[in-house]
Amino acid sequence: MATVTRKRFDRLSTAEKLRYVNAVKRMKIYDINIGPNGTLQSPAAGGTYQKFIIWHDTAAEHNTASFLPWHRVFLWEFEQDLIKSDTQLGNDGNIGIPYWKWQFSDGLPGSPRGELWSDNFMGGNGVPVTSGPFSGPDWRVYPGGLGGLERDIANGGRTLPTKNNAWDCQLLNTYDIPPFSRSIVAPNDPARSYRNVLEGFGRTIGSPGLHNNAHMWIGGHMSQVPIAPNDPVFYLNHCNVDFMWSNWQFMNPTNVAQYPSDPEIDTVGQNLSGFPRKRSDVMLPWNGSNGTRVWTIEKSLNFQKMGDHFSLHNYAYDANLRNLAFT
Ligand SMILES: [Cu+2]
Repeated sequence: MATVTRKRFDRLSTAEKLRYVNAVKRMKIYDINIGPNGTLQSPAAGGTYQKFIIWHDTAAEHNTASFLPWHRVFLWEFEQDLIKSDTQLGNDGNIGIPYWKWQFSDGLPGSPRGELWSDNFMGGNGVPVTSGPFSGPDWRVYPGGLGGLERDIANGGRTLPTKNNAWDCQLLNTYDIPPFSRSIVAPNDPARSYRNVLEGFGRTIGSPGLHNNAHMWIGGHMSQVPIAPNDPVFYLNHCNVDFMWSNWQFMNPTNVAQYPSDPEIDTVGQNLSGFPRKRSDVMLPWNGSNGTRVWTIEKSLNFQKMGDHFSLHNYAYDANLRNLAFT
């Protein structure tokens, strides 16, 4: 199986952007797993794309050590369906999820640095969004959703994380520590672990931090956990999170294996997620039922071997992950 490359979105050509958009749009209206060419669904079914909204709504792991593993698997599963969708459109399936490096691009729609929001890629702002490829009623949340995709970019005067915010995070040495939760911590608090800071709870100043801030800055569907994956930019945000984690793991090879042996220890009762996971634990919904692949934390720790577990596609990033400057 081929290894697909995840590119920084602003390095995609116009043709590559169109190809990505078309593959995602197809997922929203077709179930790519039924029939040789995909079967068009009723609007209420929401295509294959709906599966990801449901998975995230019912099983996503946040505020806990497995936040990064769970979302790495989620993106990989999305990418496998994206590859199928691209193939069904007559292409060769060599397509990866682009990443949005929010720390380099605090661009509002229409501004010089706002190319993410161009009408040939993620489209514009609004409740509902009225421009770009993801406007219109197909992009309401199924089933029963009204209107369309919703965004409220830079709401409340928010700004995105800066390069320094991201860099401070990459320099942390410990993956996670008790209580393996969302503890909001001061700059020198030991609970300011890598996972906690990257997820966006442990932070220096401002509220909220890195990944959480990117969700809140976009607002609308992205700011609501149960429906955030309805916005296609969700995957670009999380791809940047996974890129940062991959970079952190490969800057120091011992980091690849860093995951707490028993994160169920909760010394102060702050684990709010209900999803404490050991390395060997299976993450829901990926326990083999309903046709899912079985995913443990352990299987997700080396991103370069994700596809190997199932004889499916691996992914790579378009950057040198051992480069401390992680451009
Ligand atoms: Cu997220």
